[in-house]
Amino acid sequence: MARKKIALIGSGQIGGTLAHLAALKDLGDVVLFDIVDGVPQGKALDLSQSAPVEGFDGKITGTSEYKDLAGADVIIVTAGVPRKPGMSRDDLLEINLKVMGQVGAGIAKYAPNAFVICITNPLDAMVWALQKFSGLPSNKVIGMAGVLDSSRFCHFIADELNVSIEDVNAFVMGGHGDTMVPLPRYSTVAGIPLTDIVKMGWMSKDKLDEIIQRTRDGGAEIVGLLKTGSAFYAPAASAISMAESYLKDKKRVLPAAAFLSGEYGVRDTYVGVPVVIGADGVEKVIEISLNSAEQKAFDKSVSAVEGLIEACKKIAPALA
Ligand code: A3D
Repeated sequence: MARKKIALIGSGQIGGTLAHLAALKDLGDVVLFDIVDGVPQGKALDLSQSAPVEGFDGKITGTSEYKDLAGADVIIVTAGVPRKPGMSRDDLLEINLKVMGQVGAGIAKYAPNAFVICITNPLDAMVWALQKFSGLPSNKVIGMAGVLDSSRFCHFIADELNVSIEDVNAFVMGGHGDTMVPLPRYSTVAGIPLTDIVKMGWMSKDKLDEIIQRTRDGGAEIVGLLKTGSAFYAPAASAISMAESYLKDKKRVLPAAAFLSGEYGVRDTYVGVPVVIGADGVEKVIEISLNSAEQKAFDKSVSAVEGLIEACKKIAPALA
């Protein structure tokens, strides 16, 4: 059986980390792509020289030519620009939308059968545009945000309660922005919902609220510390878990920006919801029941995403 091929469009901070993780996890051969000539080639050579030490067989190559994406099983898109301190993800819309146009055309031409995971911000609007620009089926184009946001939530909970991360399962829905919706009722420690953990007195309501806000601000906290660029280790790890679920048909249930065609009463929009990822891409969108406060928060988040999608349509009328 031939090795799988993973193409990474964008070879910056996240792209390089994705290549490293894909190689270490033996997911297949890796192609790094970037418009800045030399960067993907240099990172590919450096990573290849770690193969004898790490013992992986996957070949890592770098390119600036779209034709080298041919035959890719998975494509992870990070092309574009990240935030600087003081910027919101939405400030990136115009510049990254143009990038999605180029990337979508390249994917359509050379790798129309790939499973595509978008990471470029503002996430929900960019994955929506990428699906339109590429013309790939919506079950094969997905956005990474929920795994990262949930992972941040998990980390803060485990840290606060001083328990193993293995026993914490947290869940964040909605768009990847200030309106994201962390769901304490569906987040558990060894099966105990966070709402019960507060009732039991193991964590105060104020602390939980603080953690929820820190999760929402998780990206900005790191942008503020790094000063140049944004988070890349956890975003890369999150996207790799989605790629792995597709490549190995694991059918993991993960929160991700998925195309909704009526689920949750939402149409023609990408937004973070729990999905099953297997060999057919997004195999199922899971509709959980929301109480009125959760529904209100989710609706607000969907409206924010819809606003960004409308802005995309104005900038690129072909998308309307
Ligand atoms: P960075 O290190 O700047 O890498 C981006 C790369 O894209 C650079 O190497 C650029 O040369 C390249 N690039 C720019 N335009 C093109 C193009 N037209 N075609 C191909 N490559 C191009 O950024 P990064 O890796 O830190 O972040 C990448 C993106 O991910 C940014 O938009 C971030 O905002 C976003 N991001 C999203 C999350 C989510 O959770 C959704 C988290 C962190 C970062």
